[in-house]
Amino acid sequence: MSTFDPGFLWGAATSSYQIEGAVAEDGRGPSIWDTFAATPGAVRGGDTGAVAADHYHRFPEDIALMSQLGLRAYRFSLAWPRIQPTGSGPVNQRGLDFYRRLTDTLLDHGIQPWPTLYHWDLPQPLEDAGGWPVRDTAERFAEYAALTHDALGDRITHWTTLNEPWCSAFLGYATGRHAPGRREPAAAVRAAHHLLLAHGLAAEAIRDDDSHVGITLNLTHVTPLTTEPADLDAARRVDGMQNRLFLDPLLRGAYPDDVLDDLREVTGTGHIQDGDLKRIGAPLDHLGINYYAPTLVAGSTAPVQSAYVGSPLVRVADGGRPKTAMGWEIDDKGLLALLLRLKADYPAVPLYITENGAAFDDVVERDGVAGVAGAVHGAVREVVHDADRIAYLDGHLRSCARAIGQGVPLKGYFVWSLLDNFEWSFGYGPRFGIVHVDYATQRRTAKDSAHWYAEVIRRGGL
Ligand code: IFM
Repeated sequence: MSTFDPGFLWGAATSSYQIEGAVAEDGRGPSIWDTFAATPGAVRGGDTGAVAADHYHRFPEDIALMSQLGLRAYRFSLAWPRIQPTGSGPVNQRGLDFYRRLTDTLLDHGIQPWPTLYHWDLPQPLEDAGGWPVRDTAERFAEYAALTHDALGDRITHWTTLNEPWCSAFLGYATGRHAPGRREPAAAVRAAHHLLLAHGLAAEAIRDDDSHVGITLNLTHVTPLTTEPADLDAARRVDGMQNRLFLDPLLRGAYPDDVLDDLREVTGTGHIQDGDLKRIGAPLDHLGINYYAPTLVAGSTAPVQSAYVGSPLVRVADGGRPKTAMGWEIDDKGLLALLLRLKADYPAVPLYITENGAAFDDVVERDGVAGVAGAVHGAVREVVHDADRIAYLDGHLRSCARAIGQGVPLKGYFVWSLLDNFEWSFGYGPRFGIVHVDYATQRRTAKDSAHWYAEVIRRGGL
């Protein structure tokens, strides 16, 4: 049996726009995701987060479910446009009150609140003023962080500044697959720096004797297709853009030289000001890692448009492994390799897997018969036999246990996701939850993976 330390933090994660709904309630302002989702063709099926899993109204029920599952921590995000509807100026008390109620209900159930200050829902007025490519957005973020910490710091100890700044910068401003949907590679590089600066400024603003401050990155284990020079260079570049562009300034206080060289022609370095890297590289109390899949890369003879700005001759290859419903390759060894690499290459910092999980084509059954979700009422039991998700989670948790056994300071694990939710430009199609949500009725059904995870937590291992 793989066992984990009794203090290992077992949790589940969600984010505001993906589950809350209630986008126009209690003074919330519009975010870039409201605008993007309303743009024809931006999100599959025209889906939006307007209702999502209606968590804004159903959070007591959801927290009761978390408690039944035995979760020790809940990672959620605070919607900046609920707290500061225009991204600057005074707080919206009703928005803060929602998070106070949420947090208090968690604490009443003995579940540790683990909030992220920014999971992609930038107030629209800040995008109208230039968005993350503009330095002022970082200053605004620090102000929002300070206001929020002032209001909730009496009940929250662990804070995460940003979720996956790589996505905000390169999917938001280079490929345009995410809000705000801009395709401006040079702006994306500036956005990446200003996101890191936003982290540094916010961490400074909220750090006190009681707070632990960290950031969450989406990291991947990159391997070259062959040992040909073009493939090796592709691997260096992808590792540089997705991993080291964020890890190095945060943990070593400097950007990697090779990545700066690759980007020099795209946007130069004029947006990096004296003192920025000192702020960005201030010690972290924890680093969150979101891991889903490895990345196999190769050189390309023809230019490829991708999120890897400055590296047009790079393509992602197929490793031939089984895939999730997102088309992502399943490789738990990649997580182990990533954790060991962090230990080998960077100063030690407490690590948490803040997201790991998989979308599969779940089937809701009733009394063992495949059925339509939510169509059954009364005493008939609905079930989701998601053996593929259990196998995915089991494999990745075994990698966590092995990493800990080899000295990696991994302190906790949050499954993505607690609930099925709005999967960004893919809409409601992909289902990542360990709890099924019938979007027509908002009925929640714990999948087999939820029961399995509850048992893992109860036993403290696999
Ligand atoms: O749903 C997302 C989440 O918002 C950020 N990390 C990856 C998840 C799956 O795509």
